Amino acid sequence: MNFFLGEEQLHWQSLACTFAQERVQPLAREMDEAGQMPHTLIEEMATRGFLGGTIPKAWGGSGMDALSLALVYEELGRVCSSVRGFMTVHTSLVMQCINQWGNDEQKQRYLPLMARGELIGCYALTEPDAGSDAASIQTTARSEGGLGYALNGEKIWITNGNIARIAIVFARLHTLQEKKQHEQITAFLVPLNAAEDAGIKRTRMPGEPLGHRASDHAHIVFNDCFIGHEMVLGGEGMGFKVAMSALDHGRLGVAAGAVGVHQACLDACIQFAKERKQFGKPIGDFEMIQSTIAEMKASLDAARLLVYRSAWMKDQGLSTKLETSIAKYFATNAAVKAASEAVLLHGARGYSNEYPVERYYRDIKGLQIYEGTEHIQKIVIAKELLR
Ligand code: COS
Repeated sequence: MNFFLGEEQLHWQSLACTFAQERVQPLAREMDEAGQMPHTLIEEMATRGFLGGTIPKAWGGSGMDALSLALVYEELGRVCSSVRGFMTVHTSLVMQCINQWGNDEQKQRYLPLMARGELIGCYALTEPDAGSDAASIQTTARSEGGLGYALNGEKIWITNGNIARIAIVFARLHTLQEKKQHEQITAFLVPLNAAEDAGIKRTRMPGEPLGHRASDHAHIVFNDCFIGHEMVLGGEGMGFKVAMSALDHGRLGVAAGAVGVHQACLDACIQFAKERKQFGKPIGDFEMIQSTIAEMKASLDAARLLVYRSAWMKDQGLSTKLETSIAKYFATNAAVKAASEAVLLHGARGYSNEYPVERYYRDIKGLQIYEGTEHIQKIVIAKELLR
């Protein structure tokens, strides 16, 4: 067993750390308040090779290993979950999915543009009545005289959905209606060229989210949206497997992002515990504060090791369904606890946006929910053990 990072992993970690601290951190609070992130940040992530992630260089990607990509997510997550979330959806959910399931023509057409940040991707699975129960989606695809398909339905909470130019959309194929529920689902690559694409209406999700306020969350309605035959991703009826395998990649990105938030909470607490004086001495001299910091560090190390194990296994070509769900379950829960303790340790200051722990506390709850809630991760873990 080797716990040291390799040269390439250290390179990506350092590049991401510098970018996150110098370019993202100064904007994080402003982006949270404005409810959006500047497009220049996306361009800068592309220039540095982050968006190309693990996609092979032959398809315009950066050819990173999975652990390097996790380190990039961790560094971004340390400063801003919205920016990290943008990239996890674009690179892990969408690009890795096209790389895994796409044919050469689809890969050539989309991956180089996406690695350069010229085409943003989104992943459209969730619907008003299909969240955790992903196989029950109601969006339909009707065959159109052998030419292609007409999509009808509604998708919600689609991250990057308004800025995206390509979506992976999951729909139930009419011609497969005799099959089992999940075997009817088909994945489609849907170009989103302009706000008024024929048969597609995109709007911002109503309401103000608790966290991830700089993220773009869309409500997308398909109304007889025509898609050509060549846009099927992975084959008719393969959509549920496409969706689940994409979530395998995405969930690792979320878990790595949670480790970043957790680290940020610990850093903030250590600094505050040294600076803040009560009863005539720094609060870090009190055992209850020390206990909080010690527990935060122990759970951080455990979460990080679980994330690195899953990434390392991916790099060995092993199946990581179980390990990724364990990592997501543990890392997000541990970070939720750390963020809650961080707000408490900062007292009234932690309860206002004067200090960033308030944002970490709001953001981290989202990581425990999206790309499969804590309960879903436990279902996946138990099913893998009991089958
Ligand atoms: N990769 C590839 N295929 C997979 C897979 C994966 N990670 N996980 C499951 N599959 C396949 C299975 O092999 C099975 O195929 P067969 O029909 O050939 O046997 C099929 O998918 C059904 O698998 P399973 O029986 O495990 O699915 P369930 O219906 O029991 O559902 C849960 C499993 C609940 C775990 C799934 O619906 C889920 O993850 N839901 C959460 C969805 C989610 O995360 N939503 C968040 C919003 S998206 S950002």
